[in-house]
Amino acid sequence: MIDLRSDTMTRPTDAMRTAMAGAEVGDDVFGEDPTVNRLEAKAAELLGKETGVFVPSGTQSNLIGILAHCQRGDEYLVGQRAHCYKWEGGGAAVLGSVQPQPIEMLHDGTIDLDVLRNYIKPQPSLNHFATSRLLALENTHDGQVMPADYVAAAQAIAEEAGLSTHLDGARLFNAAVSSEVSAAEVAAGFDTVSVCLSKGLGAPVGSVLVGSEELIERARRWRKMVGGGMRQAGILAAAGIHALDNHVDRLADDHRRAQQLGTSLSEIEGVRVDNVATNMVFMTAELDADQIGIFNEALGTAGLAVRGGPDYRLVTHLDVGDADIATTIDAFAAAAEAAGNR
Ligand code: TLP
Repeated sequence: MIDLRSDTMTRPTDAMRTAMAGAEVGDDVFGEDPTVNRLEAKAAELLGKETGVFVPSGTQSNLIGILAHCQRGDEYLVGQRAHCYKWEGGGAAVLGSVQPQPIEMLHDGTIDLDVLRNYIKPQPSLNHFATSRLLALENTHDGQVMPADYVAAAQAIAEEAGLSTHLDGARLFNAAVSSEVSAAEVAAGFDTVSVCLSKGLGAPVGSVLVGSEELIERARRWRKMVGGGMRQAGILAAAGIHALDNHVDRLADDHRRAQQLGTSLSEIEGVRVDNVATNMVFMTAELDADQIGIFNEALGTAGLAVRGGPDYRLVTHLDVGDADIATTIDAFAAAAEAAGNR
């Protein structure tokens, strides 16, 4: 099966499994797991921050990041389609009494900066408003890389208003590789940054939240409270270290394959493809409700796992090779024909 549903679908490589099996471990709740400690230090260094904390998921990393910045009655400003607003179960509101202020996003995943400015609540407010405390951005968002000058301008607005900043960098390494800059450059200027090891980097589990000693100490307390304190987690951290050492540069292959896929799919009649910047291809096929079933069935028969119809998100990753891309292109062309010729 060629699984294009997400870059979370990877299986650990043999080399990664070997690294996991041989990991030196201890009790991480006591800070005694040497492999976890090594991963946290490595991620912090790569991202140019003081320290880091290893967590099971990107969702938990964003949650404890937001909670490290915000108190009850504070708010975080965030894009309407951002993962840490739309796709994380309302965790900050449910568990932290922190109100999100979602803001409409442009097609490329950015927020118009004048609109952002207008959403920041003036203080004092005769106790009317939640206290605007944090700006949360996401890079990459839907595979799009946030331009560095845009990030700097957004950070300047946040600083002027006394907000701190968090970056959901679940796919930060995709942004870095695509822009040919260091991970630290993409992370620069943010107070906390979350990176995922289990997306394009191919680890089975794990994210790291990095930032100052003070913020990460607070996040660590939240991690324990939400049940993210793991014991001999070095066995998982070893996969993360292996991923950072071996699977970052190769993201360029995922990007090249996504480009190739996007270009070829756009040549199929009735298919529209959005701009491909990293490892995600967003496409729309002109299909009515009856045709979607036929189209998807043809894709399934060809061995593809995809989600959607008529809009599709196809994600390239470690387990999708050149031959799989060729098969995918043929499968979409055949599906279009089957749906059109019914
Ligand atoms: N995204 C998943 C799904 O939840 C949609 C995916 O397949 O893309 N930030 C961003 C930008 C993400 O895309 C995701 C996962 C997360 C955070 C959450 O990470 P996990 O799944 O580890 O909690």
